[in-house]
Amino acid sequence: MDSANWWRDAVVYEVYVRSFADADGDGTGDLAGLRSRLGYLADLGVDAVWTTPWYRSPMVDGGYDVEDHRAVDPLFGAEPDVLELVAEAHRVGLRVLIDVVPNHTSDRHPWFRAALAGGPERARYHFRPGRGAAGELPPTDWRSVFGGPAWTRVPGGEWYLHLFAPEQPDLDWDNAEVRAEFEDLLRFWFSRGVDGVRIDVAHGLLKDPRFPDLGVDDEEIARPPDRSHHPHWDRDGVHEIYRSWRAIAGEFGPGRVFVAEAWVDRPDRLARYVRPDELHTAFNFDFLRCAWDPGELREVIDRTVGALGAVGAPATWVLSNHDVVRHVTRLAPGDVELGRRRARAALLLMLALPGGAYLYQGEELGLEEVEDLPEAVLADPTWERSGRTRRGRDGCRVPLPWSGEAPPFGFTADGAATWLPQPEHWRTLTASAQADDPGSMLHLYRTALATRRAHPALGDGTMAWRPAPPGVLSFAREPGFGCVVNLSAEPCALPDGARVLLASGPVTGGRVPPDTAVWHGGG
Ligand code: TEU
Repeated sequence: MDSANWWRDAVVYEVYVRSFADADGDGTGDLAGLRSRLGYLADLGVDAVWTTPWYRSPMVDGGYDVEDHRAVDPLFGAEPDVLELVAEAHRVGLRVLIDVVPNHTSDRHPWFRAALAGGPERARYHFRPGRGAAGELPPTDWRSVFGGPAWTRVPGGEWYLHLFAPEQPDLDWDNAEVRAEFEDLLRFWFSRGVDGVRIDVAHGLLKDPRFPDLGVDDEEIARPPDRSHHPHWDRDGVHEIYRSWRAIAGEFGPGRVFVAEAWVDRPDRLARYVRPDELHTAFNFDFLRCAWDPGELREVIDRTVGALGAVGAPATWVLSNHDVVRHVTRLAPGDVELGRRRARAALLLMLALPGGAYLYQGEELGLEEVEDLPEAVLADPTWERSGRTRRGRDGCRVPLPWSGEAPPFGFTADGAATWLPQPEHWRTLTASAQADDPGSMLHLYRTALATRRAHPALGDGTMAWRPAPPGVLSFAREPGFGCVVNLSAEPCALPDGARVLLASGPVTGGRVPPDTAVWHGGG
């Protein structure tokens, strides 16, 4: 892939910065910690890293509550750390994507403070009078993604909109100053050498100016329903914003890219974000939502490849991220060993499909969701906002185990406490424990990524399904590559003449065990 089109089949590694590696010994990961581990990521064989927000923030939502988009939070470092990170990443052959959060700011952002003080900045947010005789009821029935109403009343009587926490007031994207600010911000970071931008909540920026009631409950707000006229998700007008952003990326030469985080249910709606003059890629979240089931997987693959292919965009597969239950746990709830077996097969499936992929830190170690974090340490706003009924996303954000026999497993200075506690049993899953074990998850990731890089059939392109027994997915990529995934309860045979290139589990005599995937040549 030439350098202008690197993104069409890139494998990007998501770094949740506060849980990746800590250089200063405070128990929270930082940019210097990430820089010190870039060699590990280059050896792993990924093309790029996406870093979650490290901007100045009160950290109510792990940094997705941004106080100053141009400043680095002292928890994570300082501006020179960004520049050094980018330089060092480029030196070892990795590109760097940053996270931009345009839907909302922190309530500590100077704009929102000025808005509260009655300044004209109020027009950059959504302030509305309440309903009821004295305005004591929220303007609409919209619910926050984290639970509770999406409106909070301020002294003085009006209510402001926040689709997430009250500390994350939504910006009004019909306001020209808001648009200008983010255009300037993109230029600010592109000019500092970053290669791309992940756009947080890309489907949420515009709201129906009539502010109609939804008539739905909490659960539905978190997942945009399957329709195109929702009052605050996936509105047609957002595309104009992204067309202007695409032009800005172009000012910095070819190869600067966007990836949209857009939770839309229909691939044809997702495809609108990646039309040729809009964003380069958008996460395909369907694997996060579908079961380990051959019919469902095949349908998702067909729908996605079809809809994106129609606009000439590559698919962008995802098995895990910092917002969802880790897929080792998701693919086989209550059975970690089975979950790991399926995760190995899922990796080979994902990396054999056309397009690019995003990995989430720790999946290469086979980490499972930590489901028994003590309530006292839970930091995700979901926990409090849901009235302590939803534990939230901390279980997939536990700091990585790098080395050693006991916490903090090389994540931070010995003796320091990690910001979330690590399970003792992760001693067998540290990166160093797995490094030289050919049966380890880490070894499979390295081998699969190296094979993918070297094989001309993999990455961007097309695929063709092949006949297969019930419960088995089998497809070909040209030239000379096949993938078989056995999701049935019985061993299955490889196609005649197939030569195994890589397998996620033991394949003997051409028989593929259940929950196992194989890459093969020939056949
Ligand atoms: O998530 C956006 C998103 O739509 C969430 O609904 C996601 O589905 C939810 O977190 C699951 O509980 C992004 C970020 O990835 C997330 O970490 C932030 O909390 C959120 O935006 C607000 O900025």
